[in-house]
Amino acid sequence: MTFRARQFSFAFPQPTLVMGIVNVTPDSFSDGGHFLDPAAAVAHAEKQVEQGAEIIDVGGESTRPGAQGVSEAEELRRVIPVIERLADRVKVPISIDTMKPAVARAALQAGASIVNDIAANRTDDAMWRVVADTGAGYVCVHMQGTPQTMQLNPNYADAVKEVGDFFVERLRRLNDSGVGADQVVLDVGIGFGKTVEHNLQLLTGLRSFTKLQRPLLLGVSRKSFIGKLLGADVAERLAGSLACACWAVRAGAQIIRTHDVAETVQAMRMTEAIWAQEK
Ligand code: 9MG
Repeated sequence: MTFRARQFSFAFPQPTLVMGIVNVTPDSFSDGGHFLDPAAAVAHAEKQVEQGAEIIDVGGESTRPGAQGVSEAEELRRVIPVIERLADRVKVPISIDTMKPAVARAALQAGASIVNDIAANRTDDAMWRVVADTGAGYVCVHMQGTPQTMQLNPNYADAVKEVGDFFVERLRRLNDSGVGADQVVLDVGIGFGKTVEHNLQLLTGLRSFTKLQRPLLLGVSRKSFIGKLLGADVAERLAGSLACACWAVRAGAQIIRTHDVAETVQAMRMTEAIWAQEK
C-alpha cells in the first residue's frame, strides 16, 4: 500500500509515522498561544523533526469543540510564513490542517504536501479539486457536524459502521473529483462529534477499517475523552495518549498525530519491537 503526497511517497508496511502538531493559534486546547510567533513555530517543528517526526502538521485555526472560526486572511497570515520557512529547513512533508480550500492551495504553493481536512464531511468538491490539481496527499477525517456543533449531541446507531460507510462514500467522491486512492489517508476523527463511548468503540473497531486498503491516521493526543475517562487535566494525559497510540498501531494504524513526538516515537518503536516477535 502506497501513500503519495506530491514529491513524497510512503510504502506500507513500514515503521509507524509520527506526525508532529504545530498549532499557530491563540486558542488550541493544549498548546494555544505557544507558537503564534513564526520563529517559535518553526523552531518547535524543527525540534519535532529531530525527535523523529516524519510529518509536520501546521494549523492556523483551532478545531477544538466550540472554537470560533477565523477568517481566511487571518488563517493565511498565521500559517503561510511558517510553511514557507519550514519548507526550506526540513526534509519531511508538511501537512496543512485547514478546512478552507484557499488556505490549502496557498499552503501547497508555499511548500506543504498534504491537506489534513477535518471537514471531509463537506458537501462541495472545492477542497478535493485543490488536492487533485496539486497531487497532494489528503487526510480524510470523519466528523459529525462542525467544530461549533459536533459535541452538542453526537449520535450514532453504530459508530464503527457509520464511519466505515462514510469512508467508502468519500473514497468514491474523491475519486470522482480526480483524487486517487493512493493520495488518501483515513482518520476516524477521535473527538470530532463523538462521546467517550463512541471514541472507545472506534478504537476497538479500528482494525475493521484496514480492509479499505488505505493508511489509517489516529489523533488522540491529550484529547478530552482521555481526561474524562481518567480524570486527568490536559497536561496529564501523555500516558493515556500513548496507550491509545500503541493500541491503534497494533490494530492497524500507520500514522499517529501527536504533540509529544519524542515520547510517541519511543512508544511506537517499542510496540513494533514486541510485535515483530509475533509475526
Ligand atoms: C487538526 N486535528 C485535530 N485533531 C485531529 C485528528 O484526530 N486527526 C486529524 N487528522 N487532524 C486533527
